[in-house]
Amino acid sequence: MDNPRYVSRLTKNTLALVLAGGRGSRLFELTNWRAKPALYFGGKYRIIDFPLSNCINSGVRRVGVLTQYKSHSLVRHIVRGWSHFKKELGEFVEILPASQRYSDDWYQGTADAIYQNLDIIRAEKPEYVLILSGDHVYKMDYGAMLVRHVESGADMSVCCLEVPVEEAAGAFGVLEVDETMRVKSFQEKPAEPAEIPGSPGICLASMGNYIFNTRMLFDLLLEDAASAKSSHDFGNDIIPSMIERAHVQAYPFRDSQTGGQGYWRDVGTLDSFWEANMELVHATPALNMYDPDWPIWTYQEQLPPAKFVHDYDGRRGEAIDSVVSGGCIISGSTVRRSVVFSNVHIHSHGMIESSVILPGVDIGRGVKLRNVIVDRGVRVPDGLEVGFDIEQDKANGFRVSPKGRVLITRGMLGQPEGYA
Ligand code: ADQ
Ligand code: ADP
Repeated sequence: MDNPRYVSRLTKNTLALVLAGGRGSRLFELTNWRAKPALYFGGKYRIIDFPLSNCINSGVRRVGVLTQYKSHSLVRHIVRGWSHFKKELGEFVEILPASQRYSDDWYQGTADAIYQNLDIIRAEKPEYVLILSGDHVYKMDYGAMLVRHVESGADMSVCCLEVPVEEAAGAFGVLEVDETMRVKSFQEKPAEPAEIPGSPGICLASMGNYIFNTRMLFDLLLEDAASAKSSHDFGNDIIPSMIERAHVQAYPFRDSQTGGQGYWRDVGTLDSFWEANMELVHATPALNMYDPDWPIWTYQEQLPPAKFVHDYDGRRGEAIDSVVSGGCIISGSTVRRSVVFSNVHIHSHGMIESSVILPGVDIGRGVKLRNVIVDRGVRVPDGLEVGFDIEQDKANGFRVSPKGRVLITRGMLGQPEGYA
């Protein structure tokens, strides 16, 4: 590139709007009280930390987060962890709840959510608007996507991945492209996705991340808002309507080091949430959270270090092949292949295997857990055994996933839920 300031000029000229208002209904009780972007991940993060860290690390430092559904803990997290940027330096992470400036309604769909913030875009005057989903775990340099967007001369770019057809069917937007990666067709969640020519069983799926030239975005959203038949959604309405009359470019998401397909997880089900957390206990997981070149920022409570102690009977407290966060005390119990979030206390004579334990959980004496997800703040009673007899777990009122992972929440144990 001739001009070394090129990428920073593009990232500076970009406003990121993160869609963080969706329901995430396939996570059941885990999203009963929090939006999916507020869901915990990786021992000390929430999902929203990934797209927000990507923005900051990419140099896209004007960021709005569009919230709606069950947004309290998400808003609290953003206020505590992401509010220290300086507007004077052209940097901010701002919460944009539906606030009825353009209509009397809440956000009706993803396109309506952006439409209801046109005044913010107008005031910021960015050349490009980067629209991101707040629902996914991945590390991505949006600067590289902006460069490709500008070099291709596109009006809009869609970030995409190669995905097996059976995974994409009914779940993702699917693209067909020409040899220059210009999009020739887009179908939202087709039952039978079009395969990539020469790659049987594989299709090109949208990650739900888009770059728009601002002028084009305005025109499309004003047109969409006036349409009575539209569901006001990017995947259903806006993108299919632009293919014929605009230049839509596909941007394949690649790992910047290996050049292979990038790491991206849609932790949209109990099984995928459990699996994506479990990947992190391996020595070299695909998601490197220890990379100083791409830090993942979050709200950090001041906590004492994790500690591992013998109990009064002399049993060791230990964790092997596990991630254990600050404030934890493991006393006389063994933890294997598990992700243990902040402030978890595990009392003696227990065995925790292949489990995800969210913050503030207290695990009583003699508890045995295998393949379990324990929601924040649960007090697991002494002697409880979960994950060994699925029928018994169901009878006890726990939620069992299709692959046999068991979710325990406060509500299921008759403990008071809510902000504590
Ligand atoms: P979905 O993820 O199914 O498909 P959607 O439920 O609209 O689409 O959610 C997209 C993002 O917008 C999520 O981050 C969600 O939290 C947020 N969101 C949803 N409704 C919102 C609202 N009313 N206000 C604010 N935010 C809202 C999309 C694309 C597909 C693509 C997949 C990839 O439509 O084409 O393949 O993402 O996951
Ligand atoms: P997180 O663990 O994501 O921080 P919280 O447990 O704090 O989430 O809950 C998020 C929001 O849902 C809070 O506003 C909380 O008060 C509310 N909430 C949770 N459980 C209940 C409940 N049973 N009844 C009413 N509100 C609840």
